[in-house]
Amino acid sequence: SQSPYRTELELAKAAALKAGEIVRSYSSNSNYGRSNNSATVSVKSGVDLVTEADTHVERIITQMIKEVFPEDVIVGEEDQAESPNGGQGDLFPAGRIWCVDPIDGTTNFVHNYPFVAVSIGFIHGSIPRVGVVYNPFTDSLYEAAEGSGTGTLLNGRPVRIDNVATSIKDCLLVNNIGHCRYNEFVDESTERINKWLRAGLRGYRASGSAAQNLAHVASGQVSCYYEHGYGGPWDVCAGMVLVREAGGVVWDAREEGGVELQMRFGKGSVCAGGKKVVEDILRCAGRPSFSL
Ligand code: LIP
Repeated sequence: SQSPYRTELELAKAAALKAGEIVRSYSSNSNYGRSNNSATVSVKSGVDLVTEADTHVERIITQMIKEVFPEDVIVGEEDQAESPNGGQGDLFPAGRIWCVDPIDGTTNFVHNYPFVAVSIGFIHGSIPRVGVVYNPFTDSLYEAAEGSGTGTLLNGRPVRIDNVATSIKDCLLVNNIGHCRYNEFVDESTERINKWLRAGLRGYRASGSAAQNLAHVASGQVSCYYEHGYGGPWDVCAGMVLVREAGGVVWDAREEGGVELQMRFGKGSVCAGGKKVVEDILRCAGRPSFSL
């Protein structure tokens, strides 16, 4: 790889694979047949879960990064979820920052639903430059680094976004609803689904993992991913690089006219895929009004 970030990429891959081993070790079944794994589950708030596996895995990834880059900042879902300035919605500062979700899709993990991903992103100058997403159950490793010249790879082979879909009618859309259960939010979310379906959307899915969704967009396995209210920057950071390097766009679903998603602390909204499909999905959805 010719990427100026190749050391970071190799480190992110090593950490993701190690993390994946640990995630698998907590899982009591190997065939997805039985429900619930051996990790202890706690409720963060409402329907938002965390397990001892999340904290264990985040600790290991943090250690591995600190060994190589002791000065770098690490923003992890379970440990350092706050902005240095304390503000939700603050833009990421310009330094070297790792953005880590040890288990993206924690609810899935608890239920042994196999859309579970370790997500490790590296940001420099406030822009995500390296992204690694690893699903330890399907053994799928997605990687990309800016300037590598190889685009996005899935288990070492180049992948591209779905270039066939150009409109809602040939789009396979994946759309998570997230953890918010306020009536206003729930109604707006389901009304948006109605709009897409009435407009003739080919297929509707929800997976429960933002990182897995972005990886699927990057590899053309779905055409588009939309979510108003993903949990935090660690959900999307790595996947953003995967989609970008695979030829797609990652836009802020709250803005009009194709504004690139920026790395901010706190919840966010995203629409990712091929430019034309993303435009069509956003036009049909309209601007979300529920403020996160
Ligand atoms: C989850 C995301 C998902 C979103 C949830 C949550 P977690 O991450 O992947 O897309 O809908 O709100 O943020 O909590 O499973 O790591």
